[in-house]
Amino acid sequence: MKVAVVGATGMVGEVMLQVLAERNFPVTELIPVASEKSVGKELQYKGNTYKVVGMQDAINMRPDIALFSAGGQTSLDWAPKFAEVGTTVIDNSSAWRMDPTKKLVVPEINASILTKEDKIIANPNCSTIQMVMVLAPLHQKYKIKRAIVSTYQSITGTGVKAVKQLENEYAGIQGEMAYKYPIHRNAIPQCDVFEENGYTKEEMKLVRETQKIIGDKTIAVTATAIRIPVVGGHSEAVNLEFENDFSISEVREILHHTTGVVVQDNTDTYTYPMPLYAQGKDDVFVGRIRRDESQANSLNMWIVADNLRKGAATNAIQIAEYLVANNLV
Ligand code: 11C
Repeated sequence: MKVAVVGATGMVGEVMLQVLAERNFPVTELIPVASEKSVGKELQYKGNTYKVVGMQDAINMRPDIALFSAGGQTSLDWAPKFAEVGTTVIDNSSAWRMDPTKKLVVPEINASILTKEDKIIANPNCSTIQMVMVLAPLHQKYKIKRAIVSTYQSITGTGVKAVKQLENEYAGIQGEMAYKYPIHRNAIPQCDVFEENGYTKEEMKLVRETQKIIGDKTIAVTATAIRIPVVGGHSEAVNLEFENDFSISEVREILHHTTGVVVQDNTDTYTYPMPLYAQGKDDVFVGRIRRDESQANSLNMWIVADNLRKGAATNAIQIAEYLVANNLV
């Protein structure tokens, strides 16, 4: 496969290159792509050096697959141009996710909807991916009526500028701010921009994308998304209300048998997921699974994943793997 990585010098782009190499994706030719200011820069892949090229040069090379992580506007402008020359674009931005003509895919849940005709495929938002990985198998068994989620999100979701802001704050250096407020010793109740309803776009992604991926608009979701000074991954406190009753042991059993989900749940040994330990891993970790005693058929739990891996790069590459394995590209 001739594979273009668009946004190769960004935080997700770098992890995409790592994950492609680790998973031995069948790359016959790698095309690292970035904005004009990075063209000509050199980067490493599997011990070889590659020069970053611009968008039009990459299109002229007619890649089979283009993994995009270069922001919404870049994707709106350029993904269709790649698609026109026959490239299948897997896009990590929010640009196409809610477009009814585009598929929004978490391979473990809904890869089977993909066809050869899908030339722009949307990769969901990081906080949505880790949540639906756990919700989908439980929905199948007990039918979710409502999910209430509060997120504790890593600064890496904002990008390299936010990591720099935190480092500067640790060092007491005045520098460029990614956020309106200090992030060191803080919790900022705003991820992404505000929408007209008073929720942030990040919160509304959790609502809309969950319904689209699971394919059930009746699942009610409400979210509060918080940025915290953590780098390893996103954490989520999730409360679920089911149509049907459940047993905690059966819930654990279902999640234990869900590919890509790891149950870390033992209060006796203080075992529960944490972003420090999820960092660099491709799985979604779930723990603190307990009955919500305030309401019938309800459950609380804690979900953690590396937002740059399963939340972005790994999920995109799993989509690519599915396309290759099923001759859809
Ligand atoms: C965050 N979830 O942590 C965001 C990052 O829609 O793909 C990814 C934004 C997106 O702020």
